[in-house]
Amino acid sequence: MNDRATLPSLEQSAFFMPFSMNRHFKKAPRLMARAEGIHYYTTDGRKLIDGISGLWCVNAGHCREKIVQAVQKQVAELDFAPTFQMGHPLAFEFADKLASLAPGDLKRIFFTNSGSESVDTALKFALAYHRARGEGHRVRLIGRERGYHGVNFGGTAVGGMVGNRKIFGALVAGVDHIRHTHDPEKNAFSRGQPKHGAELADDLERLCALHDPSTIAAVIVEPVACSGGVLVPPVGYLERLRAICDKHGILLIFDEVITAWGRLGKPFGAQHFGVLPDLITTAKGITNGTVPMGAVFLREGIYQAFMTGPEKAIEMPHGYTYSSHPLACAAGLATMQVYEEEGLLTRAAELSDYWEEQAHALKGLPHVVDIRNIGLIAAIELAPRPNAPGARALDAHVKAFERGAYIRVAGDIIALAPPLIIGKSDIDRLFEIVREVLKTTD
Ligand code: PXG
Ligand code: PLP
Repeated sequence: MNDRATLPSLEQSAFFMPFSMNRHFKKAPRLMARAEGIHYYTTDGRKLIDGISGLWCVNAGHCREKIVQAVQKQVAELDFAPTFQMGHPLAFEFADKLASLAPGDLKRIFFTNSGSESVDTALKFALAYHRARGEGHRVRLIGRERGYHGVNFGGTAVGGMVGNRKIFGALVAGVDHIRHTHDPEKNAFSRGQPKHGAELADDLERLCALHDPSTIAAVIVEPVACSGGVLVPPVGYLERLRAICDKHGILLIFDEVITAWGRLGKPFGAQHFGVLPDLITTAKGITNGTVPMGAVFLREGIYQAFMTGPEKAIEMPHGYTYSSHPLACAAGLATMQVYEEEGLLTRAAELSDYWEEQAHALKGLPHVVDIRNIGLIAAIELAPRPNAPGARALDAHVKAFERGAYIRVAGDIIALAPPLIIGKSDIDRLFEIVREVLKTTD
């Protein structure tokens, strides 16, 4: 058996870590050994409060017994079953369960294995849907600056974070972007949705004028742009985007990989904002992060547009070997049961006022230039060090780890989104650690 204390240095390790500073990390690794509830335990035995739900996914907290048992039972019973021209009952049961929680008529479910796959699936559905209806001229896909839609080619193309795009060539043809909604001059330290900026949705009209709306298939946005720095939509913005899409026959895709599954106090962000998109992409919290899975939710009319040809023809030539994997379905069903039994899909609504107070109490600490919040999400934006963007927040991340909190940073923005089971005293503790860290970060 390996004794962790005697493990060799990781500096020469074969593992190419994703989205990481490999050399910096491997010199001084931060390793988790186990997890329970809202805590991680490090390999050297220290307890960390999980300030970002793993990676925005462990909404019910870690190692929940019901989910663990469901996965253990499933792996021993039916480890894998194909769903190309074959099936297994859990896939149908889980899809129906998800449909019962979905907004409006987004009741048809296509399974994937991640948020990135959900995004590329949704973009392909949008193109294929228009073509099926005789509108194959709608080929353009519109994203938004500062958006994050995963790392596959489609998602990278519609994404709007420059550092994630610029080194990957021409990406996908026919993609354009509307402006982001971040306006710190008018909206700094907003609580919840900022007041100013609904008119930024009109930027879609600019692209309609440029390309002609008849060439545009879909617009994809995150209801709250999380990876790009927690950019909360201004009051009225999403409604306006919906209206413009309706006017021009453009599909509206909400990328809810983070905002679904209770993060904003409703099962879906669409329900929180009261705006109904045509497709929704999800992943992460769909299995509480235990087994990789994603799902795309489609409106009934989109599903029906594919059900018109001969019955002995494949309606959509798309799918992944592991679409609706039995372990993921078992984990997902148990996850939904935990969410419902414990009221977790609405718990953020009860906590969000307290959360907001604690987050905004950090105003005035050194280098804090903005604080944003919605549901059980908060961002604390720091001024960058001269000529060293991201360095200040990276230091804060490492210091927080040493003081007992795992937090996430994007550039110089600290993002917080703890498991939805967190209580007020642990919210206090999380912000206390962040406060101590900010006080001592130069
Ligand atoms: N869309 C959105 C809106 C996301 O937030 C993806 C797609 C891609 O999902 P996968 O499962 O392929 O990673 C995401 C993922 C962070 C962070 O700290 C955010 C994500 C992933 C990892 C880190 O901001 N979001
Ligand atoms: N590449 C090859 C050679 C394959 O055979 C397959 C699937 O059969 C894939 C890629 C796609 O893999 P997945 O279905 O797991 O996305």
